[in-house]
Amino acid sequence: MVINRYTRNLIDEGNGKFNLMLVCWGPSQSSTIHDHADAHCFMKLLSGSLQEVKFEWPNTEQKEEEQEMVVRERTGLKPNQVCYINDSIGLHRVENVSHSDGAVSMHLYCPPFSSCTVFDQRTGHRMTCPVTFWTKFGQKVDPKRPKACC
Ligand code: CSS
Ligand code: FE2
Repeated sequence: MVINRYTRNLIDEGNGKFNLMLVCWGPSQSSTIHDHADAHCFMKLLSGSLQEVKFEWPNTEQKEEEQEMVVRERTGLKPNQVCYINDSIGLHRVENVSHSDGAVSMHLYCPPFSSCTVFDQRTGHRMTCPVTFWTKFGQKVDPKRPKACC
């Protein structure tokens, strides 16, 4: 099986108040366009180079209509830079712009959330999407297998 998705790795749950995670991006991997479920989102680039593409919220009035989403800003991130977004600022997509190198970023979501809304750039249509972890506290999460008891 080829896994072509960046991985989300939970490193701290902040007593239920926040989620701190490391996101590992393979070459050319990017997120969908998404919101942050009314949470604060801080993102710090630890290694590699990422680009953040910010979008306006699509017009929610006409649900049947298809409307290309509007790019508001593109920001290149360098290691150690921190950026912040929340739903009143807008939406974004995060992209690993390198075709050869991975990237690692640290994300703080406060409060934590287990689903967010993702958007189709061409139509502006949206759907709710659960978010899952690849690892939690260094242990691989495999939803298909019950946790081994040792
Ligand atoms: N795509 C990342 C977030 S960019 S803030 C995630 O899955 O949480
Ligand atoms: Fe995000």
